[in-house]
Amino acid sequence: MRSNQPQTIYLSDYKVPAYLVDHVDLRFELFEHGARVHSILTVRRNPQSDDVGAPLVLDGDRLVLESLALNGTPLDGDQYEDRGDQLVVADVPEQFQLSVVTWIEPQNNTRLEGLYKSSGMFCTQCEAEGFRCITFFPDRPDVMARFRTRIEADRSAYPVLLSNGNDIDRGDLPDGRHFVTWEDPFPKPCYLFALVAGDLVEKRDSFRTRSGRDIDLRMYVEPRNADKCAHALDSLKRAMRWDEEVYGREYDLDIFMIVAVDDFNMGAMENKGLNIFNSSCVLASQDTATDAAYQRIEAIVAHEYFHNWSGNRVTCRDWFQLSLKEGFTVFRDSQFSADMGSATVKRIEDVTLLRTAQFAEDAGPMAHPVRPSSYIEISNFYTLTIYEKGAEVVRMLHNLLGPELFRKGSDLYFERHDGQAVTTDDFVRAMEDASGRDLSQFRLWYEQAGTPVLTVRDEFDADRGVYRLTVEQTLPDTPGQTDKKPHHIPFALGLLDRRGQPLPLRLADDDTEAPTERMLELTERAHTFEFHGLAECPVPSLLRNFSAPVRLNYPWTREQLLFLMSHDPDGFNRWDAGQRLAVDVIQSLVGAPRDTQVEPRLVTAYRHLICDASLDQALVAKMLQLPSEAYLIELADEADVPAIHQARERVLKHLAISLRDELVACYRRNAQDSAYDLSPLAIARRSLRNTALAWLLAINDEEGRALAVRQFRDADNMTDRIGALRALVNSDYEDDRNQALASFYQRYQDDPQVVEQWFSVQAASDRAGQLPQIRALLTHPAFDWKNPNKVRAVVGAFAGQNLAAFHQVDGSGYDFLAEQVCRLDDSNPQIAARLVTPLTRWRKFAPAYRERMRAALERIRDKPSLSRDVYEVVHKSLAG
Ligand code: B3K
Ligand code: ZN
Repeated sequence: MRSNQPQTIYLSDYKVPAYLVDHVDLRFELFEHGARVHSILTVRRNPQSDDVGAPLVLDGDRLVLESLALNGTPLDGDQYEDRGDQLVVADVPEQFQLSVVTWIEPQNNTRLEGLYKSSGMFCTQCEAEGFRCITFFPDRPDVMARFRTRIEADRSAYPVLLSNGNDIDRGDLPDGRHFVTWEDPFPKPCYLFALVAGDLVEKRDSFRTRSGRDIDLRMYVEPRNADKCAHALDSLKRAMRWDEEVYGREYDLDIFMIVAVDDFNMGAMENKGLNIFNSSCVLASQDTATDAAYQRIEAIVAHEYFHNWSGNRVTCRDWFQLSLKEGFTVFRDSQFSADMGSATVKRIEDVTLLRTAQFAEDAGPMAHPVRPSSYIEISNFYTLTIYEKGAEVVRMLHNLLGPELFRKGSDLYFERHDGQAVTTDDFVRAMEDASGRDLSQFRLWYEQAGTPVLTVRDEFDADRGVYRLTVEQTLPDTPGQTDKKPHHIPFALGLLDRRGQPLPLRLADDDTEAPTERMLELTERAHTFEFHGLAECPVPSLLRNFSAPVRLNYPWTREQLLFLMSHDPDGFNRWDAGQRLAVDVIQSLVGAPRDTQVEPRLVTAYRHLICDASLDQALVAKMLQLPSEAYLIELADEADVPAIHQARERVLKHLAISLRDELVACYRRNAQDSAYDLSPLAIARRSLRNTALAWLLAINDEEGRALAVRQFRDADNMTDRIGALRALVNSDYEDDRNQALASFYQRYQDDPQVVEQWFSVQAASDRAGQLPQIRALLTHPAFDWKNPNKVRAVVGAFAGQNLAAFHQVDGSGYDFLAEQVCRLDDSNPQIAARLVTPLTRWRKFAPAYRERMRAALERIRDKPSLSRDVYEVVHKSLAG
């Protein structure tokens, strides 16, 4: 912990490194009481740097320096300076070898950065700045070196020793120890370094690339998880094939390894040739993983694999460019998932996350551009803006250029920058050069924070048969940014006649070949478009497939929304119309008198969705999900959470009562009847029957209860078992709830990934997850403060999903969160900083809540020796 105030790092201060490292020779001696790291760096002065005569400055964090030698000669204490976080050697030649020996204590590393131990195995996490916790090094992504790594450890405790690249040597050592040496032929930044040592089982598979090379695929897990690897390995092979077909990218090493670890700060890490995963994002079996988990695993395995090109072969110049690899790779993995399942459902899921959480981030105190210009702690910038908005920005390029030119651009980008550390601007320039399009205005998407608002008005000139659409864009101020310039926005639209038929979009009267959908381009603050040759006023279908990450305002009538819900040929917009209608109905009930009527046409629309089996069931399953409380809060000016919660519950119960028989019929129609599979239809059927159960139990329906109890008992997969559990937990049937929770725990107590789900079902439930029960979960024997998944499953789910329980007017929910943040800040600051997020939105809430949220933030701020991670989030949230 630092005593002085943390420093801000600015993009404008970027300087090329004064020294380059061509080669790194590492030797790890791993012991139970610590690890000794021997490093030999082959260093030369950077010819690009004008900083001639600069000292060599290496980064380090919590390292004990044991020895230091230059070209083999040990350095005296007066020849270098160990400043704690930097090692400075003043006088160095043009080229030299520096030998450094450090001592570290992985067994005491609870921050899970650098080298640490997780359930008896050693593993690493170096992105963004973890390598400096292993040895002194220029820890920045534009220093790319070839690594050779020798790992030495006890043979019986750590039979498997892994690092990046190919294993080139192995053998025995005295005292029951052994070693393996790995060599990675590709130069890489140190954030992509990885090491794993443990008693793991190996699952093997192989993949033949399109050029005919056979790649060895190896997955390493703890023995108890040996039967949970197949889905990840299959997903990996699909991703490898897809990247060849869609992006022309082939894998480059001979071996590709995946390792599962239980204690991991995020989902996974794309280390070169050795991807390390959070167990919850890679292990799956029918009995333990939900459909959502299967899909998440497929997406994350693909994401990390895709990084091999978008991130590893072409990497980031500095951490301000993080979205260069993350935005692009999220876009790539979302295209992949769309191709593997239902493209419409995937788009709906992505946009739901974006509109609920990224828009909230963009409207809050931590708002930052896709390419930020400053940060205090880079770990705080692995955000929804960098990832999800970054992916939307790449998607907009795809929309503007079309698939062929976009592919030409990505080919040029990979070819031009292979082996380099580059910027988002280099990416846009490749797209520009390949397409011949001017993207200078488009670049603003990387520089300006905040979500643009599009306000659309229309009028119909019946005499001339002209429909006129005016689109205005405004950009909200964000911290440090005002008076923004208009963005270049792809705006997809179509027009429908009164029967729901798509109309040709004629830009002039003689435009005979007009298409029925257009990608308009907005570049000014306001545009007016005219569509000719229309016999009647059309219904507009705007921003199809969510062609840009914007808020869209148009004065839809409920009539129009109902019409679009059933007629829009764009599946995404059909869903969106349903969401907008449901939002409108719920909002009209917030704080309204109890006898206010619930819109009867909503019931009719939902009846149609539930009963018409000819509709796309995957889309229907999504359309039946009411907008979440989090989304309703995001849309509110001054959110009164209990009022929003009640209004939403009222609508849900009203729908359930009105459609009770239809729900039972829907349940029965979709009840399990065939072998388990992961097709979009099978997933949709499980989703439909579980939604039916949840709604029936929300109104205490006895038949629903019997169905839930039976499904819970007889389920042959986790989606159904936990679906029934969740429905019971959220019901008033207290005995059933308690019995189901107890029997679930009994059955799965030895499986940490399932126990995490068991924790979060309770923590996210306003029945089972009130504060006293949450506190009880924290003392449950299966809870573990050192395991980030458990912390997220209880504390994260409570504050992030159980919103009515969290937002207590006495502030007890906020105080609780502040207490947990302070507790975690000492052991794992990255996770602590993430947990603060719900409090950072304090300005969004009704006054009584807001003040107490602020007080909780102040309590965190006042904790002595606050980490840099939490410091940044809390101070920025309180500022202004
Ligand atoms: N690149 C990693 C994230 C690293 C987070 C470091 N705090 C996983 C990913 O995005 O693929
Ligand atoms: Zn990534």
